[in-house]
Amino acid sequence: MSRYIALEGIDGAGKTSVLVALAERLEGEGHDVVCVREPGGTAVGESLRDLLLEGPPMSAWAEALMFAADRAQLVEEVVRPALARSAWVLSDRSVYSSLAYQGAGRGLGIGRVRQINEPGLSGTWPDMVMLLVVAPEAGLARQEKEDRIGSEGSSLLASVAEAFERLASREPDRFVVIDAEQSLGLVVDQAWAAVQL
Ligand code: Z5A
Repeated sequence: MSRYIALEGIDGAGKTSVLVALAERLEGEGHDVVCVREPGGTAVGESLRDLLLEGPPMSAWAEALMFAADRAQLVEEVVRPALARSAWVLSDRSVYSSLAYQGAGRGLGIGRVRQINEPGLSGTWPDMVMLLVVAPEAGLARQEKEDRIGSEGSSLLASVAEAFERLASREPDRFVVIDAEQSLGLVVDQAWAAVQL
């Protein structure tokens, strides 16, 4: 059964909205549900989040390594203990965001970004990744708050969106791809149907 589920997609795809709705439905069925976000979700991670999203310009590798450090802390402190007690973990973004944004968007290489994340993950990869697909312009129009990375505009997002779709086609057993330009209600219903599989 898939219990570690990541919501992925470009900015404004609807990840947080869908995550909240899934958590409510799972809790309504009596499940123990832990919601996390990347970057963030731990004291170390929230400090890194401030630096990553609101801080000064930084090199692409510094950025990629900080996302990997944030994730290593989250997996050790929150995700693995939750899975060990049979809770569900719903994650707003995951290692796949690093593969798409830093690997493809920043041009560091998906393989090399995967390598720097592997030691911190130690095999704890999401069981299921729900990829919410929207066109970059649609995502940007929905965005409520711009961060350092999101403010770079639609050309970065176009390469990120393309990378997400490539990653999904390479791992069809892990990814569930949902058209997120549909109404939120329909998107949530499709996400919920995937959780029930
Ligand atoms: N990042 C990275 O580069 N590398 C990494 O490894 C990681 C992250 C982990 C984190 O941002 C930034 O870090 C992000 C990538 C980078 N920056 N960029 N670019 P984040 O995850 O905290 O936030 P975000 O993804 O950029 O934006 P967001 O606005 O939180 O997006 P969202 O969660 O996908 O959307 P939402 O909050 O659910 O919805 C946004 C609005 O759209 C809201 O008003 C909803 O009511 C509305 N909405 C949602 N769904 C629909 C539908 N279906 N129809 C109509 N309206 C909708």
